[in-house]
Amino acid sequence: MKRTLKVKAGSCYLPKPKNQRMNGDDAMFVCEEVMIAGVADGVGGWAREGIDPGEYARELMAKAEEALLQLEPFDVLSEAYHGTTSPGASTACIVALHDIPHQKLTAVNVGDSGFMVVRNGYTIFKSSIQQHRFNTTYSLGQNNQRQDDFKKAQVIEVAVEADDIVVLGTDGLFDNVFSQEIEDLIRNKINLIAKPEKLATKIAKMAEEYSKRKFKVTPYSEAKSEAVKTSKGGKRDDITVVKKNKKRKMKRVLKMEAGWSYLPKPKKQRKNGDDAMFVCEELMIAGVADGVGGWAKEGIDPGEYARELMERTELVKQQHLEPFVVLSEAYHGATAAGASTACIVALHDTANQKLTVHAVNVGDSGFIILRNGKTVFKSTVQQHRFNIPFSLGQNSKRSDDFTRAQLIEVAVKTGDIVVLGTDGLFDNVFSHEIEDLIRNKKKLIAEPKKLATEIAKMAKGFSKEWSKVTPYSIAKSKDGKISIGGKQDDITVVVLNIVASDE
Ligand SMILES: [Mn+2]
Repeated sequence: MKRTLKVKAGSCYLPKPKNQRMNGDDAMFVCEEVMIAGVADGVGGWAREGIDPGEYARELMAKAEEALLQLEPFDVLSEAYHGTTSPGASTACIVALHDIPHQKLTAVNVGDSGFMVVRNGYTIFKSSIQQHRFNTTYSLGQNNQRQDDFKKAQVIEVAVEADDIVVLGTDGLFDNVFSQEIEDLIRNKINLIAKPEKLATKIAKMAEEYSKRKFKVTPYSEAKSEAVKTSKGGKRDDITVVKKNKKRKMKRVLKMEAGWSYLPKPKKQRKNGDDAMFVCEELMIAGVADGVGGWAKEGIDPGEYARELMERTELVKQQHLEPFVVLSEAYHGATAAGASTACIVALHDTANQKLTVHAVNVGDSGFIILRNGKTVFKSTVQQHRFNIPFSLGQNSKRSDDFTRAQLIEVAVKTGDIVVLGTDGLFDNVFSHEIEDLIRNKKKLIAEPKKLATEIAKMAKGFSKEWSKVTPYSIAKSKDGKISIGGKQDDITVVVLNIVASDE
């Protein structure tokens, strides 16, 4: 592979003067070689409990550097986070540049650190902050109830070009300096663009200066809605994009054996039903989608968008095995009218031979993981209200923002079985009914195709019952309409067996 991008980075850290904490609460890392950088900001409140707030942030960034075999920021942060042991909590933002298949930047963000992308002197992108309320940001930490679930980490993707400037910083920067002020500085000091170290220092000094001013309007003062602002150390790294690229290698310890079954609900007009799916055993990735039926009223085949979404994954999965990225690319490329739920699951075995399932989920498709006949994981449903699941679509105001896609990561073991399906499965069948089926038909475990067919047939049978209690009837009853029976729908079931690779 040939690189088309490279990174020139510079950084500057100005800790706020404190007696006890000379290193401040921020931490960072930059790796030009693999085009990735990150910042973290320890949650100050821990100082009251005698804990150095910077320690957790520093451990998080040190562990992130160790995880750089992964180049997807979400994976890097996930590994770093799951490896941390220090007390405390921290915000974090990691940014990486990719040039295959497209030049783009991917990032993960938790809390109020962040980054912006400046092109020709103007901001083309600025990350948003995650906070519970003013001054209480989302944070990561191992040892405390106040921290947020890792799954809430925001995943960001931005198309970039050579010569774009990425300014990454903690809230010490973004609370004190508006984007326009950074743009102005870059436009007025064009000679600094080639010297990211100096540019970083200039920006940090500007933030520090503004942090000391009593009457300047700052993002912080606006947020606080007072004309008085705070002082905090500024800090960020600049990544100037020029020319080059990188690749990854992997050795397999896992193998995926897949089987599937699709039983469309009998309809006159839509013989193919509304569901769609793909399975790629070779790359250990599979997905399902379910077109939103309401579009039929507008003369549009609801299955068409779902099918396009799944077909488009073909184009990306050769390059990217992160389900979020695969779905993102498929979604951003899809043009059909309509909307769809989607769930994509991939098996990963690259990170220190830890076996994990990575998944992205939008709406009420989903998956369960079974171990020794017991459900050890079930994905949750995203819905606005009963029967209105989150959905993706390009041409509809009713669809949801892609950033609301749920990211899931679960540790797995060889022998685990993943059952992936649309709501036609999960509305009609309880997890324990799938468990029972597997326990009663152990021979099927080695034959995922047959197992998928059996599960789909069970779902179909239940969908026609009028007096059985089903997940659907329970949800409907909770919505206020006492109900029993199944729900007739298209039923898609994919069974993925995780087995040790003998290669
Ligand atoms: Mn459905």
